[in-house]
Amino acid sequence: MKHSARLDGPPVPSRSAPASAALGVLAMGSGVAVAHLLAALTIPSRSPLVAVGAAFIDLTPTWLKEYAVATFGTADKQVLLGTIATILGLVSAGVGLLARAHRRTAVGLVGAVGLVAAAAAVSRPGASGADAVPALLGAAGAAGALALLTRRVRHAAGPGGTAGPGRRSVVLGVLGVAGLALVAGSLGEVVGRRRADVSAARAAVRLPAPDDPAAALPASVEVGVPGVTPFRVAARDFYRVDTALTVPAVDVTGWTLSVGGMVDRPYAVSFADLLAMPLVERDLTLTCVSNEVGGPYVGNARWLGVRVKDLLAHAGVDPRADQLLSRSVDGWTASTPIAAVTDGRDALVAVAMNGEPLAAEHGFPARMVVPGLYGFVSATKWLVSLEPSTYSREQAYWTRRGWATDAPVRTMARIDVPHALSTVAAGRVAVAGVCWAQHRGIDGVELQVDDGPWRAARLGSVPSDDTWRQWVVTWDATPGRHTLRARATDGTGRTQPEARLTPFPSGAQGWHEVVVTVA
Ligand SMILES: Nc1nc2c(c(=O)[nH]1)N[C@H]1C(S)=C(S)[C@@H](COP(=O)(O)O)O[C@H]1N2
Ligand SMILES: [Mo]
Repeated sequence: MKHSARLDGPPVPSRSAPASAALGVLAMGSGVAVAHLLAALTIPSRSPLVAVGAAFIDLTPTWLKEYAVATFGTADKQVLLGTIATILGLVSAGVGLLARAHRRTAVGLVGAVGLVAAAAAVSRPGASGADAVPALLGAAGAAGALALLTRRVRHAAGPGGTAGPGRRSVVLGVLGVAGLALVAGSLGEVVGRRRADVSAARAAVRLPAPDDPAAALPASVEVGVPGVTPFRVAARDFYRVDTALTVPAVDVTGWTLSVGGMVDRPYAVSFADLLAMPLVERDLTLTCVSNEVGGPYVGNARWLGVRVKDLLAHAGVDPRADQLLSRSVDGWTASTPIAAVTDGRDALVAVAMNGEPLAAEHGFPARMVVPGLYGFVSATKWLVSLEPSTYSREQAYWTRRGWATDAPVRTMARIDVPHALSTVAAGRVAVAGVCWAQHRGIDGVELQVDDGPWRAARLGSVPSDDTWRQWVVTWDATPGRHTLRARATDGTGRTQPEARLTPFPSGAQGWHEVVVTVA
């Protein structure tokens, strides 16, 4: 093809396809780097890849999201960013190839990519027109780099251009663009990371002593079996589930929690105001509705916070309100039945977890925790507002995506040890785990080996019905392959049903089973 073109037309750039594609990737990469730096200097979460990813997450149909969570678990965010980067890389290579013969179209394509990224940034909750600037300037940079590089290559390939000067100008162009991209990209990364770091702000928080402290935990909360999940989970080991592609970095000095919506007297409190309110300390277990039977998305911690009820009482709630809509700084919302935050249970706006200010990943500076409900209808992190409302007027993030509106945690027993598919020595084996039915409490756990009789477990102590509970059964293991099966009975006397339900739309159900080999 190249040869025939050379026969009957004007001189055609003799660039190889891979080199052209590489130029496209380089030009686009420099644009992304410029946009990344500009975003880092203004709002780090508006960096184009992140903004496109965040918009993608919000547009993703529920089935695809379920698939991603089931397949990639908590690596789903990395997979998404990687996928977007790969697609962008392919488009960039295409731009480079296109630029050989259709420079205008190629530049137009760069502009289109910039517009998509700009639209994604502007569509983020709380964004303004200014959020489009990094992507638009980045696209302008990419278009400029593409024009510059293709022009130089064309000159170098033209009559007499194959000689030294043409070649050198191409090499200098490539090095210049690459150098600029590297500097802008790394600077953007450093600045962005620094601005997103809330560790200094966290360290400066002085937590007051609780007005209503939690009672000391008896040692018997632990059944004393190695490998069983500890009663209290450290923040760094606590599961993390949210839609945030980058962890929101909330500036606590400018932060307020506003209480509005269907209330008589809307108001807002600063973080200092919040800490000055009566503080309650409680051990509470949080569970994600996406947790599969036997899954890891559950944890227990000691929370310090202000009762949601107290915060609402100051505002005076309209009796017609049936839901509490809570909103995060990134626009995510949860709707909690208003009854669940006013019926006397320890529903908190928490400011601390296990004696320390909340970790950035877990909602610094403040989040909700409501015993008995799945996190998606109760546990808003990076909380900025509480609004009594009605289900008919406004729907929360996951409700709009088909998940249940009313989502009490299902009773569940999980086997932690022995691990599934492990081999244990014959003789006395401790089979142990955790079980939960927050706010109803756990009355008992039973274990069945193969088709044998159900045997009652010994339960760890608990401070209240709002936490999970450890359990253990000593099993006289005989050689061979065995299936271990656990089920819990909650405080209302209801044993968890065997019938399997998927997490969508109101939480997984079924008995956790593991198969082990006894040697
Ligand atoms: N802002 C915000 N808060 C959120 C979410 C979210 O996506 N965004 N996810 C909720 C869900 S689904 C769960 S299960 C809990 C998990 O809290 P953790 O990450 O601290 O364990 O946070 C809840 N709070
Ligand atoms: Mo969740």
